[in-house]
Amino acid sequence: MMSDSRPDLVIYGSPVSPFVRKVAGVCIAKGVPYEIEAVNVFDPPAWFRDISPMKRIPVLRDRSVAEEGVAGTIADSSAICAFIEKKHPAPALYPEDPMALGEALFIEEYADTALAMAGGLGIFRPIFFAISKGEEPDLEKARNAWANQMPQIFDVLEARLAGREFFAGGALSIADITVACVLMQVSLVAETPLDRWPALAAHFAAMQSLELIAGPYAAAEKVIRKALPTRFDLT
Ligand SMILES: N[C@@H](CCC(=O)N[C@@H](CS)C(=O)NCC(=O)O)C(=O)O
Repeated sequence: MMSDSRPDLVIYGSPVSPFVRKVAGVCIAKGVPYEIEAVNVFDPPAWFRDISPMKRIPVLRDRSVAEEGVAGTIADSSAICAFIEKKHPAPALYPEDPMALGEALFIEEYADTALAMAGGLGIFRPIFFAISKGEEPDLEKARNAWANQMPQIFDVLEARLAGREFFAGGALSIADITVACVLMQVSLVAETPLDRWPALAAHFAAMQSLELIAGPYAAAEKVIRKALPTRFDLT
């Protein structure tokens, strides 16, 4: 019998999405092979709309379940990461202790929503989407988000870290991976001075030194730097 060298797990999307990088990071942490299949979420093919009811990337396919159609697919990075944890338990990326688990899941959600709104919609998009269309970046909008939206979020993250190395359970978890991936969406287009938030700054630096964070980010940067050679200063 011929062996199939293709990985079971396919991530539909682009490494430019922080949520795609989050799923990729979880796979790397666990040593699970995966591939990314490019889907342009702003003009998706019909088959993608079927597997992504909210028209979002990423969607995961487990080819060992089904090679096409809705079966074997999971939409939403949080659902995908929980699935990968169940299928490949080691190393654990979700705390065992119930309260620590709850804390980790809250930080994941906070990064996926509040941080992604401020950093992704408030900073990344006004800069990079404009540049992609050959327009001037909306630096006023980005500066406003950096000055007026990000600080409250950084305050919350700083307080939750409370000087510790990790957000929950005393070990690397889905919370740390998600915060780093989403915050690095800002790094793609702008400097991210975090002097006022020392615990978060240390956490961010430590995360960036991990291959599971740096590898997928490098793939995104390769795309971004073609259109935007240097980062903006938003201060
Ligand atoms: N909660 C979702 C968010 C996914 C998401 O917002 N993805 C963005 C790309 S970073 C997207 O697909 N946007 C499509 C659009 O805005 O139409 C997840 O965690 O997977």
